[in-house]
Amino acid sequence: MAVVNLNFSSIQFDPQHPHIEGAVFSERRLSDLSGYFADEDAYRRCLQDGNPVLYRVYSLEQWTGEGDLAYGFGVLMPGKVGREYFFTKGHYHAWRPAAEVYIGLSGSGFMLLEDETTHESRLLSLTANSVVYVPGCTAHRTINVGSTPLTYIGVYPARAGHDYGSIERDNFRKVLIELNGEPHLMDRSAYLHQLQKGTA
Ligand code: S6P
Ligand code: ZN
Repeated sequence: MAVVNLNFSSIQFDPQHPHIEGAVFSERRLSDLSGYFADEDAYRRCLQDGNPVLYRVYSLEQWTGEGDLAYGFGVLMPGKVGREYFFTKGHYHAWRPAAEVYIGLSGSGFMLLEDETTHESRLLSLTANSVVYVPGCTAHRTINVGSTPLTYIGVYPARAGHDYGSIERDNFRKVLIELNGEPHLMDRSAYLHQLQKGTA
């Protein structure tokens, strides 16, 4: 286990299991994302088959001064609910102007972004050695489209905070589903319509 000096720190970590002293650990299972996946029948079937861990987050948020940063390691498992790839809940920052930088460590995935005002969506690649800049006032969700865990670091202002409520209520307007073996971004409303008609 790495040891962190709170003020000056250089840590070594295993991207798959970044257990770091001082990090706050949280784990989300499938049951924690009730209502998030579009295909509710598929969601129920997945839950009956077990309640897998979708992702783990190790957050270093000890710094509280003005200008301080926080960061977190994410480990998002591969898998799908129906045709929708596993994803994180997604959130806005409670302090809306707070931006965030994501650095991909391993695996293959995307970040789905949605502007709070214009609702414009962006799907940006997140893989090993890639960097994604998430502007303020933008909802962000990580999606794993690969067959191995997607691991990454997010760096954000210490005062950013999390607002999960808006996404829990309204979700993102786009879904990322598998179509002919490839990730395909489409409107949630269109996908829900297909599911209702049984043509998805
Ligand atoms: C925090 C940062 C990440 C996420 C992590 C899990 O600002 O964006 O560390 O917390 O990817 O996602 P979520 O939406 O469940 O917090
Ligand atoms: Zn964030």
